[in-house]
Amino acid sequence: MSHTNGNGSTRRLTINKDAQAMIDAARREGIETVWDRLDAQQPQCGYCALGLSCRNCAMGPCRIDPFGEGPLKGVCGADADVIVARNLGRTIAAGSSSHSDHGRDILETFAAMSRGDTAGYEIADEAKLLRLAGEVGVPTEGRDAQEVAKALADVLLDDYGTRRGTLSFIDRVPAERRALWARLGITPRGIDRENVEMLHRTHMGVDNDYVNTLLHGLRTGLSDGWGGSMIATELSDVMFGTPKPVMSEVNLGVLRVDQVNIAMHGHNPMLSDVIVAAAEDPELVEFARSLGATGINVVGLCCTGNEMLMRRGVPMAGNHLMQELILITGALEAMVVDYQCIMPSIVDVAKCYHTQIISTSDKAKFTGATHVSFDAEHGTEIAHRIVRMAVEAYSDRNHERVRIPDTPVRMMGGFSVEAILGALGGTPKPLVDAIAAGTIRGAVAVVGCNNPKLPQDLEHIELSRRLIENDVLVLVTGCAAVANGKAGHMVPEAAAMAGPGLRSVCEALGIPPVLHMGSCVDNSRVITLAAALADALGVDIDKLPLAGAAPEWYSEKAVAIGSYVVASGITTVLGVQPAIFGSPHVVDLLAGGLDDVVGAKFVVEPDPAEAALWIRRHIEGKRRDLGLPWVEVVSGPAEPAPGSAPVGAGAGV
Ligand code: SF4
Ligand code: MSK
Repeated sequence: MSHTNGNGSTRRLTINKDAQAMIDAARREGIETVWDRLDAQQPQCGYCALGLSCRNCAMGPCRIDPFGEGPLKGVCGADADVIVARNLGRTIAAGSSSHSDHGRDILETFAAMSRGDTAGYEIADEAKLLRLAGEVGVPTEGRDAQEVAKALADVLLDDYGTRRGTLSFIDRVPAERRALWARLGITPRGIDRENVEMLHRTHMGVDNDYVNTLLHGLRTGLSDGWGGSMIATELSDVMFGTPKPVMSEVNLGVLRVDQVNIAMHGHNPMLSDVIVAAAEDPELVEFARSLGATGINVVGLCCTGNEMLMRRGVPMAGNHLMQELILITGALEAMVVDYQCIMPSIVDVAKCYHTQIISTSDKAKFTGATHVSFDAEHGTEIAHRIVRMAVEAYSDRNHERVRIPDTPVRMMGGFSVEAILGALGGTPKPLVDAIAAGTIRGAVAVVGCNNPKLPQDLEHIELSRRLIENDVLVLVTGCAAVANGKAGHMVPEAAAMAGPGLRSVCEALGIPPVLHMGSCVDNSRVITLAAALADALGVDIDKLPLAGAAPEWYSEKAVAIGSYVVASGITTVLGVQPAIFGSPHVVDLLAGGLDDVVGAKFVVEPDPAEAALWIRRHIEGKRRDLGLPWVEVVSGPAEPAPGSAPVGAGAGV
């Protein structure tokens, strides 16, 4: 994709004032950011962008000429279809493995906690523990919570291997869909198994049938969504609490000029939860005071931030593209990281300030950072040590360089499936009724990252805004949630921005029209909710008026999420082109043929206005097929006024 972002106006890079101010400051001070490096990479490799390059063996690297003038096969004979499918398969496996290994870390901590081998962890939601145990067949009668947890951990640990041949939470999937997966041979059998098998299949000379490879890609994704990610979400709820609606604040304005500021960045709540607790320790607060600060302020970034916001209302500093910019405030004493989505460049930016970059996971070290190896056995002690390091760094702060832009925006988080059903009176029926009546036309999960190839957050908020204006409920996770928070879409008062039907429902329940369901592993909440809605209506998931969207995705995890969402029956719109366009056959399958196979497909649409129209048509089509009142969505005016009737309302049959 060609662009000239690096030297352009900051308004073309991001729609957020806090980010614009920090990019301007970085440019004044000669500090390199992600946008400069994207510029330096131009032009990016066209073969790779099309998925047509392969370096899977030492006979290569190879590339296929998309114009048919150069080589049409790699040295081994692999053609464009095989190479594109193999590359996509490996991308899905990388994303799925990332979520699932995060889930494994949570599970191992949960298992250690059940044995009494941890410090700082306990069962925060016993009712959920018992519910999960009952769901997977662990006896609970006459056993104490620790015993139940130990038995549950044993069952879930088996999900990672090959012995069981199925996943514990698979019964959440509507029976019709499970039967479909069985017919297609894509029922996930084990989390590690599917990922390892994908690496095997994509070795030179194994799976040389692109359809076969891509079907396994769906199975690999499913092992993430209904396996690794679901385990991460569910056990995090048991240990740290199941989220319920909570108010918080978002953007760089959440930093405090007079406090020790600590940003938690990454994904795993295992670390952030004990850090938040340590930052409240009176001894450490007193230490901060002794150095002239008025307290200790923990804020979140990216998905660790989402985890903390969802459960504790911890303020959110920003999403993916804010990780360098938060350092440029000069107000951050420490950025504490675990893994995923953490740019190596933060170490270089931090060198321009007093900020300590503290890495904590032995599987994610950063040259130039201070590494404090984290383990759950000594969780509390290590968290105290890290917070102490942050407080000590306050003495080195140059107060003249502190610039905290903007004031924070209020946002509400905490919409777990339990919280949503709780708000509805304990059953999905009121939501089903509202959808059936047409008060709410349908629901869309807007998820995923930021990508510097697009103006930061523009696609997220434009798409979400156009959907809620037209009575489509929006569910958000990950960086999309943070974007919507910054835009003011996630407070109950934002109901005024919604169409009349959605507005009336939100006002009656006191909820925003855009619901924060959590971090990227918490997309498992979205599919759990979809399955509950399908069961309530007595249909398969693909019949529901639902869609997914990843308008600004960048990561391999997003590709894994898209794969399991589509394989679960929810069509997904991508705002960034995936590296598949070198094979028209692969494109035809993913953007067309898949619909006949799993009842859902991928759509690529970078324009949020067009994406919103496409999704609304898709939703109305699903409504029509269900025999529900539907409307013809016509292009009409590009900017429907907030609160107006849906474009095309009244048309159709
Ligand atoms: Fe080339 Fe085939 Fe080796 Fe890939 S697997 S690098 S296409 S020879
Ligand atoms: S943090 S995967 S940039 S959503 Fe989960 Fe954000 Fe995407 Fe990372």
